[in-house]
Amino acid sequence: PADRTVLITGAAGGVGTLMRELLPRHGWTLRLLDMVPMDDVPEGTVTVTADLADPASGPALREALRGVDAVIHLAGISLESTFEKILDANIRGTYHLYEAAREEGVRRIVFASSNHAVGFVPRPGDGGPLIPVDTPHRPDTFYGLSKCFGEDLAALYRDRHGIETVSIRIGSCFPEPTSVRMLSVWLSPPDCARLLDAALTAPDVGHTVVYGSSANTRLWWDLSSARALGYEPRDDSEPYAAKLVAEQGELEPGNPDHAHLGGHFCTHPPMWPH
Ligand code: NAI
Ligand code: 15L
Repeated sequence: PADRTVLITGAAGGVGTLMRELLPRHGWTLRLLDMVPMDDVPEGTVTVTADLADPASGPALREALRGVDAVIHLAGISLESTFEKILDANIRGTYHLYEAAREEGVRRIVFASSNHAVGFVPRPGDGGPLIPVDTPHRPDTFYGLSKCFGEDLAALYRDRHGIETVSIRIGSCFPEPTSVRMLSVWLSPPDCARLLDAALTAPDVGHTVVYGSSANTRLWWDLSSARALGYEPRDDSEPYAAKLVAEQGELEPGNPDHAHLGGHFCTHPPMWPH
């Protein structure tokens, strides 16, 4: 898309750093926001340092959103933490983003949800049916619960205010899969950029929930709602399988860490100290 601008929140993080490199190749001009300052950016890039959890960031957030075509909302705590920290970063932060987007007339948000919104769904057996995208929420952590909230917030802002969202339940977006579980849930960075581009540009998405992974041989969930946006994954984790299985063994049916989509998030850590 020529001359289209997207604001990435959480742009200093792992996924944000990977996408900053890849999204311009899909024609996007980037604005970047994080609570952590970023200095490793191309000259001329607009960067904003703001804490989304803090209402005092409102004016800076609104200015960052002014005139953008869309937002990729990655900012937040990306692992389990205390309820209070998740409440601030993920729940209040996502609410503040949607309110500012409404005030600035932004029409499209891509929300980085997570497989941990449905983490307690039992892992399908080999060759078993893929997990559908409309399976009820089964969060495995306060973190996963905040992603359930984000998906419902997106539905509310769509119904009340017409702001469209694609909520992507990302599996594991890292340069390479590093565990046997990740062979099923891996989203290669180039496929992540393809999926984000599709989610930003598909017409009339309303609130669409998709799983975010590559076309993995060992896939656990149904990618059809992602493909319906125009996403065509090109990667598959299987070339990494022999080495990872040799090191770690196959997933075991009786092992509680392997029983659910969320893997060890369902069992570790227990609730963090408050
Ligand atoms: P990360 O932890 O590397 O990056 C998150 C970024 O958000 C950090 O740069 C952090 O400074 C920023 N941030 C946190 N709280 C903030 C606040 N209150 N205001 C402004 N910025 C804030 O996480 P990663 O791996 O890059 O993930 C990005 C998003 O995608 C997260 O929302 C995560 O939950 C989600 N996700 C990531 C997956 C993955 O495989 N990497 C899997 C599923 C979901
Ligand atoms: C997530 O939601 C996390 O943000 C990421 O760091 C990984 O742990 C990923 O899920 C996963 O399930 O592997």
